[in-house]
Amino acid sequence: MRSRYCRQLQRALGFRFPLPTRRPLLFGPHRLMKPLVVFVLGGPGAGKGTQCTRIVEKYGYTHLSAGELLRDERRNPDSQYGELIEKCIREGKIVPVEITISLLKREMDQAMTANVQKNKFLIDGFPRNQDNLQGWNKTMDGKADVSFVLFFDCNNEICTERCLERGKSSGRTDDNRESLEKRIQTYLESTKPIIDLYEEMGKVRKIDASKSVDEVFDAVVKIFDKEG
Ligand code: UP5
Ligand code: MG
Repeated sequence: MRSRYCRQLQRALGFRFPLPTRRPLLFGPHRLMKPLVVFVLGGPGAGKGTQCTRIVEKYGYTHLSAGELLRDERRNPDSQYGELIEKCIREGKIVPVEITISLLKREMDQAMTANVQKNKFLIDGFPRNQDNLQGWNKTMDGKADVSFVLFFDCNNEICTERCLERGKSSGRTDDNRESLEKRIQTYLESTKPIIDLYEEMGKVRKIDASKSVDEVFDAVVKIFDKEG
């Protein structure tokens, strides 16, 4: 419609001008500023969200928690995926990548539309399995660079205790012992192998996440001061 109008205008004016194109944002005006991504991984309750908040304050990244985006989508009454997302979250299963990627991509596009300079992203809790990784590679290959993987390493007992404690007030439907057992199982079976894969590529920056929030952040700072 728009291009038909432009062609009519070209004829009326008697000269040609470039027609507007409709490219997705990550290919469009921001193509010179490729998104730089740090994947933030670790077990449930390892402290990913807590540390990301601090990284944002100190280093100006945009924090995208895949889990938060899915929980928001679940709350959206117009979403066709609400039930599926809720079932996966409660069961500690991983939501199909098409849903997660579309949410992540939308947020990245919005952030870069608002400020083209803001191209540094912390993607928290993703990719969690092979399906996630393949979906990311298929959709984002060449359009975003993964700088490194920040891995918060914390044992299952501490992770469980933290989530149960948080569950007293979080309202999260997966902060209970039954869901936590499944979340940990999924983490060990599906997510840890993805971390191992990045480790083989020399891309993992591992942190002992069982220490206090401040001690963990001290280790985070050392990494970000070095990596940028
Ligand atoms: N806390 C944090 N750090 C501490 C420290 N050093 N010492 C003492 N206490 C500490 O922290 C958890 C709790 O511990 C908080 O109370 C905090 O104060 C305290 P938090 O920073 O929230 O940890 P985090 O690692 O973010 O834990 P979270 O529960 O968010 O991790 P999950 O990976 O389980 O949850 P997420 O939200 O990423 O995913 C939830 C579900 O969504 C998944 O199980 C899955 O079903 C689904 N999902 C997908 O399907 N696909 C995705 O890509 C992402 C999620
Ligand atoms: Mg979290």
